[in-house]
Amino acid sequence: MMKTKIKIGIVCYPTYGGSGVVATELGVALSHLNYEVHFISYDQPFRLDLFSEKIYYHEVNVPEYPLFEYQPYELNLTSKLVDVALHEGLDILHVHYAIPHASAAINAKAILATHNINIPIITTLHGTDITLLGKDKSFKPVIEYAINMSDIVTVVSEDLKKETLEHFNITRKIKTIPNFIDISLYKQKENKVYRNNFASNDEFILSHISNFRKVKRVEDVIKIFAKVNKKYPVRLLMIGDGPDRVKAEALSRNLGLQHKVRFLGKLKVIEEMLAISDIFILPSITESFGLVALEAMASKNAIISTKSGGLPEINIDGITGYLSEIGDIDKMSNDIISLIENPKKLENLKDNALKNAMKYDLSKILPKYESIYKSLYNK
Ligand code: GMT
Repeated sequence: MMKTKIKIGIVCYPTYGGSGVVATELGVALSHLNYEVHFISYDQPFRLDLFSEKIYYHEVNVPEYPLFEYQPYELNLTSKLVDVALHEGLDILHVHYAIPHASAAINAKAILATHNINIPIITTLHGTDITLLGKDKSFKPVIEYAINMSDIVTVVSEDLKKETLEHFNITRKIKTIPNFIDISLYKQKENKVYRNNFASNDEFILSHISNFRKVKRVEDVIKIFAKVNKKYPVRLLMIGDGPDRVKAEALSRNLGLQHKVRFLGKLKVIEEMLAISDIFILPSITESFGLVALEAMASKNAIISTKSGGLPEINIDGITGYLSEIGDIDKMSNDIISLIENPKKLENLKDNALKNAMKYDLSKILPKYESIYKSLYNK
């Protein structure tokens, strides 16, 4: 017999990044159904900004012991998982990211077994845990073990599945569940007043959102913009923050573009901003999925991206935008110029982008996670 509520623990990174967004929005959506959701993280997930009687947040504290040169965060997390599972009566743990979340969850599962509690673990791999960390040999045994010991493993794209199987000796079946968006939250009509604050009527708006890590190649965004700007009146909105922001700001100043490029920082709400943007640029070295491109598509942006990782699975070349090799600034800027010169084509790509984004609506993807939870719960 199904009890009234399934209690699920969700472990994620709270920082500005796709895995935290997916985990948070999944948890919030589940709380609207028959689930009680317990977020477990070292800080409040950045998109978790609502109050609900079915959502709990448990913070993992890491006390500083001078005894340790390195504080053992993973052990604090493991203890917290055991504590929450025991005292809140969790039925399932869903962890996002292999290191340290999946490996802490596997340890917690072993500890809980000594209390005669069997808690199933779902591990969702998001990308850099495999594509960057996974290639570091020092992490490989832990990642491989954590994946193989999980009850269910999901990945966010076919490309990530391929990468995982190529780099690790995986004995588990891996299921692909793509990232999702709640299409009802996105605006496809721009707010004119808002737009006028950033650009005049004859200027196209280009945009980029990321955590400005090396993998995002944010300087390429500026270089692409500079080439387009030489031919047509355009503006660029840069959203997010991170290690390469300083370099990108310096480059835009050196190119004399500081009045045309706006660095807006880590905006929590990106829907209004994306609604005034025409073309979204994502020149990453790799993206297992590229959730932010999907968010831009949901706001009717054409996408200029690289063809790396899972990006070709969502940005369909010539249909929703264009794909290029990593670092091919000439092609990316020429693709944008061709769209500015052919507004009909641009409109067509924007319409297709929205149609494609609809395939990834929450209503279509949530049931895939739910069927996993139910299968584990009923075991
Ligand atoms: O891209 C980042 O730097 C953040 C990273 C994360 O771990 O949050 O994003 C990864 O997971 C997202 C959600 O599944 C994917 O949409 C991103 O493509 C992926 N990033 C990379 O693969 C670089």
